[in-house]
Amino acid sequence: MVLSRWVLALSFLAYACGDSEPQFGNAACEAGAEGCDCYGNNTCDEPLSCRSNLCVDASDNVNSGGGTHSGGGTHSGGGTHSGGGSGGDSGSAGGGSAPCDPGNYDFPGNGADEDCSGKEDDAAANCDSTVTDIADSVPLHAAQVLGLCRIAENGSWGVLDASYVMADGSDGMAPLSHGILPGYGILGPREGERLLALSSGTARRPGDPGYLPPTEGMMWSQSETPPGHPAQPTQCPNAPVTVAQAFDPAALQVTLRVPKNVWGLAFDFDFYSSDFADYVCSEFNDQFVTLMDPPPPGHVNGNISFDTNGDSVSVNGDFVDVCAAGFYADREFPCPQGIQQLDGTGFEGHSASGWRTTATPVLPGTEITLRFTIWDSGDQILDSTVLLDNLRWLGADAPTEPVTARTTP
Ligand SMILES: [Ca+2]
Ligand SMILES: [Ca+2]
Ligand SMILES: [Ca+2]
Ligand SMILES: [Ca+2]
Repeated sequence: MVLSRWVLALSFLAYACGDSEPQFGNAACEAGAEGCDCYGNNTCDEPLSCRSNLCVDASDNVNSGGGTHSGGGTHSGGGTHSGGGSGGDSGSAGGGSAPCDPGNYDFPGNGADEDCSGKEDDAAANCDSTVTDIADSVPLHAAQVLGLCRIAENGSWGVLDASYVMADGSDGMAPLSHGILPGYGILGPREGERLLALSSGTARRPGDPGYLPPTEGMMWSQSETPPGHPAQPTQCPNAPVTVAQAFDPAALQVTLRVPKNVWGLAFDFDFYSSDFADYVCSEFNDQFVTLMDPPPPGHVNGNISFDTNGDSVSVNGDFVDVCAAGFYADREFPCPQGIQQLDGTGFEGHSASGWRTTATPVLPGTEITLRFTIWDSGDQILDSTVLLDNLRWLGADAPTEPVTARTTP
């Protein structure tokens, strides 16, 4: 490698590591990069970080770097380094700032026009204020409520398909098990003006038409569970694991084409369950999972929303933050967020996870399907509800493994 790394850092350039298609694992890394183990373990030398077939300045976004610094002679710097003996590869790979592309997402807030629209930071956002009916049954509207404002047209990135389905992807979900809500208890949406609720009972608040208390929500729908579910909860080694039957399943499934400059996505969820506290570590182990197809490498059952033990989200896992502290089924629940978030939800006396954020890697330009699904385990009563919102694209800051953490306020 001819160029010193400080030159690269000063230039704020993105260098292609080779001509291979983006892929998980160890893609070939060539021009402009040294020791770049693409998407494997981020072994680009500092200050570069590796992002599949690009090595990027770790201090900046793949795209924002070029745009932000395009004015101040950075381009002439680019000319200098291409003449510095590295030959044609470097010139074609770097060539100055990261070029804009109509297939890109225009990340907000970075002052760069990644999608060549002629205007920076102009991607559609906050497009859910028009979805005003709690009982709205158009799945594309639910995608909009999550924050997915763009429909894929003529090969562009965006939403290709959306549907309300059951846990196994088949039709037959109860209409009352989805709801478009302006808030839930004391919580507002995480994005725009609405959030999506999915429930193994009614996705409604007390007082809403059709509401049933979560102790009574029998919806009379049933499907298979997704492959690999249910599994033995790590923290409940003696809990009976029921047969693969999902009672009152609810799911939103969306198929997306990923923008060319996107390396991950994230969304926020909040899981409420009336299984808490009486049925902790029982067979009544209602679950929330997010299935991604194709799955990230190494995640064969496709669930990208899992707790610190790799278990799906339930009261048997360790995502129980909103509750009354105590010992239940010989497990200690410190309940760091108290009980206030249960007020007005119908889950008073039970539990919630509090907002959590799942982030996962995705590959640019590919198509992925996400199925957000919740179901009753063991029987139809004692429901659980999940709130979903704020689905957004990630750039160079995307994780290399799916991870779920407490949402940053
Ligand atoms: Ca733009
Ligand atoms: Ca931008
Ligand atoms: Ca929203
Ligand atoms: Ca139910």
